[in-house]
Amino acid sequence: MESYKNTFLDSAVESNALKFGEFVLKSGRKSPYFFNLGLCCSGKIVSNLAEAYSQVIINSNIEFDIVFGPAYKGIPLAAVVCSKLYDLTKNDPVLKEKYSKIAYSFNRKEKKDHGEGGIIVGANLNNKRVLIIDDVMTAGTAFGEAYDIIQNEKSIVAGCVIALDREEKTPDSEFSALQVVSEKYKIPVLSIVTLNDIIHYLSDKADDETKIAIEAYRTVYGAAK
Ligand code: OMP
Repeated sequence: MESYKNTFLDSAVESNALKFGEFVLKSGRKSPYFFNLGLCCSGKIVSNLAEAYSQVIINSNIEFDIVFGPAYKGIPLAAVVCSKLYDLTKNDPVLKEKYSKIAYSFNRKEKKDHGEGGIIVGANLNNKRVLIIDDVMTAGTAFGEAYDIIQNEKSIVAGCVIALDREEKTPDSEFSALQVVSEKYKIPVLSIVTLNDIIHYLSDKADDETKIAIEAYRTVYGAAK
């Protein structure tokens, strides 16, 4: 497993963002694990998180102008990832050219009717290529909302990067939300880690009960490859 994935998972466990037990998901499924990105909130953990997103973005070669973080959890992500992309590439002449121009923006949940108005804060999206970054995609609902906001601003969604791909089938297909979204919108959808990475990571760290519960969950809800 790549070292940024290991560092990310160490940080997720250390901050309690990745928990094991019994959790009810947005879909109503009972899951033996849950990832709460909101708990990745200390300086060290945020820095590791931003580095992991940035590594995925740099490796992907996706061409884009703006990092967009959907409200609310995407807002701090957009800022720290934009900053980390600059820091990681500023000493490489080729990468610097590409990433030093990247800006970020996010949406408000409530439209502002005074001052600058509107729902977009940060870089103007008009006619730009936009990379969406978010926490977890389960059925793709949150992604669809972000996609519509960007379309309304007359810009193009170039791709999406999330922290965790749970690799579980959506309620109405055999495929994962990542696969469905990528196919439907014809864009790359990437993640820092997958459920498979978590299982791999836990092999010498978790107790048997946890490992068995996760495997059983994967057997029932795992997406087709
Ligand atoms: P979709 O909008 O259906 O793709 O679901 C994404 C949402 O699932 C996230 O924004 C969270 O509210 C929630 N979630 C997690 O944050 N972590 C998980 O491990 C699982 C879920 C979930 O409820 O499926």
